Amino acid sequence: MNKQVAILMGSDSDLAVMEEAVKILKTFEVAFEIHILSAHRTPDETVRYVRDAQEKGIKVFIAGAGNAAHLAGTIAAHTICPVIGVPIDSSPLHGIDALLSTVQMPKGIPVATVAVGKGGAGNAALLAIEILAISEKRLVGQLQNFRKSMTEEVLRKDAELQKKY
Ligand code: RP5
Repeated sequence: MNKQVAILMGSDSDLAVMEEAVKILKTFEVAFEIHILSAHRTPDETVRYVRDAQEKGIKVFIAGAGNAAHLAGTIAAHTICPVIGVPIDSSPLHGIDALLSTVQMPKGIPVATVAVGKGGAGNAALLAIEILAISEKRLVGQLQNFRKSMTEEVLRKDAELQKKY
C-alpha cells in the first residue's frame, strides 16, 4: 500500500500527542510514515525528507511541534502538498505559542492549523483523510460511517442519562 500521509514531529516528547493521528489513520487503513524531524535541530534532514517524500507519493503532511513551532511552516515552504499543523502544549505558555506560530503563517504559504493537543492531532488525521477522499471513494463511506457512529454514541449516552434522571 502506498504511504500517502507523512506525520512529522519536532521531538520524541511530541509522540504521545501525535499518536492520536496514528490511531485515526490506522482505523481508516490509510498508510503513513512517521518521523521525528525538527525544523531547527535537523533543518537539512527535514527539507530533504519533505522533497523526497513528495516524490515517493506522500500527498498530505501532518506536522506537530511545540514552543515557537515552525515545523509545519518549514514543510509548507518546501512542498505544494497540503500541510496540517498540530500545535503542541509543551512549553510554559501551554501551547498558545505553538498555536500562534502555526496558525499565523504569512500569506502565500498556507498551513491548515488544528486545535492544540491530542484533539487537534486526531482532527489533523481526519482532515488528511478528507483530502484523500476527494480522489479515493472508499474513504468517503468510511468518513460517513465514522460520523454516524459518533452520533449513535452521543444518543446512546443521552438515553442512559434519561434512564438515570
Ligand atoms: C519543539 O520543542 C518540539 O516540537 C517539542 O514540542 C518542544 C520540546 O522539545 P524537547 O525539548 O522535549 O525535545 O521543538
